[in-house]
Amino acid sequence: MSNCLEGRTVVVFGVANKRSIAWAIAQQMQQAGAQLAITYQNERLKQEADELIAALPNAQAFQCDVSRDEEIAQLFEQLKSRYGKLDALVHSIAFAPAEELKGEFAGTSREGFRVALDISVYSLVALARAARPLMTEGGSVMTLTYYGAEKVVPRYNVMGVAKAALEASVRYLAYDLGKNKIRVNAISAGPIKTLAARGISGFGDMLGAQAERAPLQRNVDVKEVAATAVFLASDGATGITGETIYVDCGYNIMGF
Ligand code: NAD
Ligand code: 0WE
Repeated sequence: MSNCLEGRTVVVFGVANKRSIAWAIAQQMQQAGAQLAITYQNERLKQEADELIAALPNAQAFQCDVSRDEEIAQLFEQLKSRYGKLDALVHSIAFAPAEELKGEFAGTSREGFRVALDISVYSLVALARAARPLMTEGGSVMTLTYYGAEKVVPRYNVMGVAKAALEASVRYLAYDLGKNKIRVNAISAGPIKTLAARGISGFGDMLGAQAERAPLQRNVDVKEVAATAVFLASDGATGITGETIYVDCGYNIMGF
């Protein structure tokens, strides 16, 4: 592993357990030389997250529920006093109430829609804004998205609409933060068996269909997603902003 992130500070949001995409990203960022602030959502996830994070060199754990403005403000005050500046931010958070990921999109409730877009999309806007004054030497903000943003994936429902809004938010943020030399991008990952995916009925079939149709004839490995995150945080990517980069073994290019 190269030292392409030596001397940089990265904050990662969305570690729930060892299967989380955010955890794979945090580990590879650390291997690339970064010092890490890793956040988890709440008291319920604290013990598992704390144990993982304590075992990673140069990493410190923080709690932040992104639905609460005061927790975001408090976190960034802690980050400012602990690190002074930030170089990259990884947003690996999504949530829709479980009942919205069943049945028809047409049945989406007002509250389910609100919650899905608040947690999965608005949080990126709030976190990017809070990170901006700490990214004094420019920076890299990234989020995780999914193909259901642009094509219908049955039962992904309101999350597909949220991911479409997330990808558009990436472009608008890239425009605004470009003047501060802050780049904003999305990684569109193929399906990966994480906690957020495990409860989904038919997820196993999706993995199979994806591997069958993708040019690379297999599913993506979480390490490949993490390697792309390291790249986006590195000087190799200084010309890339506002993009959605697919890490899906090529699945999205196929028409049939
Ligand atoms: P995960 O369950 O490990 O991660 C989701 C995270 O969101 C959890 O850590 C959870 O604590 C956090 N979260 C939810 N509500 C929160 C809140 N209010 N405040 C703070 N954190 C909150 O699952 P994952 O698959 O690693 O998902 C990470 C990201 O990757 C999500 O954006 C997801 O949409 C995206 N993604 C996943 C896949 C996949 O197949 N697993 C594919 C493409 C994109
Ligand atoms: O973004 C996701 C999943 C995000 C997610 C998962 C859950 C499960 C538990 C958001 N909210 C919740 N709420 C819960 O209560 N993915 C890309 C993985 C995923 O989820 C699907 C998929 C795929 C792929 C749901 C239906 C169909 C396909």
